Amino acid sequence: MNLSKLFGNRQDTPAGEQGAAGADRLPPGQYLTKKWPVLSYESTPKFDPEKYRFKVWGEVENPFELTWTELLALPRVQLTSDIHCVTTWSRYDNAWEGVSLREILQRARPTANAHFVMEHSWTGYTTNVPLAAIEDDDVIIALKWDGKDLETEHGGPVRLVLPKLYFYKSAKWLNGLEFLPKDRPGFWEVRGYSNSADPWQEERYW
Ligand SMILES: Nc1nc2c(c(=O)[nH]1)N[C@H]1C(S)=C(S)[C@@H](COP(=O)(O)O)O[C@H]1N2
Ligand SMILES: [Mo]
Repeated sequence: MNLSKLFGNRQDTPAGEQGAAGADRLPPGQYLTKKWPVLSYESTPKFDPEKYRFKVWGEVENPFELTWTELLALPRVQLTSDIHCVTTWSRYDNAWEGVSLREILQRARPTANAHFVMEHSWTGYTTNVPLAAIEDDDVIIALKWDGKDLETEHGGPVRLVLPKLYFYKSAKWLNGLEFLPKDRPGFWEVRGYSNSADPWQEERYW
């Protein structure tokens, strides 16, 4: 599959032009962009706040479901992180606002058998991550970017952001987290993308 065709042309900005600490901040093989490209396999879905449910299930002591209003009422955090896409663009300093994954984990209480998490989108997109990757302060269920409601193409009104891994490990249009005893590959992971997706190790494809 030719991913650059699928995802359109990139707009390069040489790393030096951004003046940021290039070498230790930009993972190997990545280039910086100030634009925020849209990468979606599916077409941008509709969102119905009445029907929306955020579900947490599987290997947790307290499976639960939240309505849109309930999700919006959870405590919010603000944090800034870098995006690294497997197709080689990176974007620094994305200011997010949303619900910390810590908040969800506290409520759900993963069992001793929980070792992996499947992120679910209402479109059917999925992506799998180790529980350890999601148990971190920088993981957020994002509702805002740059002070504004997250744009629909970027997963608005609700997406996951897990900055330590390539961005396909951050599901747009998030509506559930499934805690798993064993790993199971998600949408791109069955199509040749690396299961582990560490940008610093350049774990892109298998
Ligand atoms: N539901 C859904 N989530 C997704 C994707 C997708 O196609 N569908 N693409 C992934 C990939 S490959 C990337 S790089 C990022 C892109 O997010 P962006 O379009 O906001 O840049 O979303 C990830 N999450
Ligand atoms: Mo990607």
